[in-house]
Amino acid sequence: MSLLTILEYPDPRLRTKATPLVAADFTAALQQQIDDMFETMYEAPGIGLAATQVDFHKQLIVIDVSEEKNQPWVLINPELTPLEPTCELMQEGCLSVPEYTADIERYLRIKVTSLDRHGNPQEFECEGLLAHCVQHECDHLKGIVFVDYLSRLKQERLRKKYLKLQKA
Ligand code: GNR
Ligand code: NI
Repeated sequence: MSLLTILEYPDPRLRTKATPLVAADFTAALQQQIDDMFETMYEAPGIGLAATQVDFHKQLIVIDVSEEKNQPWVLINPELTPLEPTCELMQEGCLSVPEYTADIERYLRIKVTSLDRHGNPQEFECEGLLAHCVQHECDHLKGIVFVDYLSRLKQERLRKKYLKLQKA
């Protein structure tokens, strides 16, 4: 197992659109990548990590929102469907935007269709923190970072602040 480097905003690689995994991608190397992503997420610590954040541009997400950190969940080629139009605000943070949080509006209840780590189809309904996390991670796979939902002024300030921090 090994820790992976997490890309930090405004790194342009966070804008890469991930491609779907195909049958030939389900190798031992992929299982290693998944284990390394869990280790990196738990160490950070975070409740989710998208492959985009570790510069691996495939549609792969790891999540664990449990208190005991014993419910690892892998989503491959995820597809989301809102179950109702209701949205809710929740305070979000992101491992790629350290020490910053903002209230972000997401669907309250969603259905998630995906593959598991062995390529078997799986389907879940979720809400609350898990639903927010899944939507946040799926955004990463599309090259979207949660700060993109903030005003242009706030984004410009954040961009400058993080560029300065990275040079220091
Ligand atoms: O650790 C994380 N916490 C979190 C809190 C609310 C909504 C989403 C998240 S995801 C974040 C980890 C991360 O950056 N994943 O991409
Ligand atoms: Ni994030």
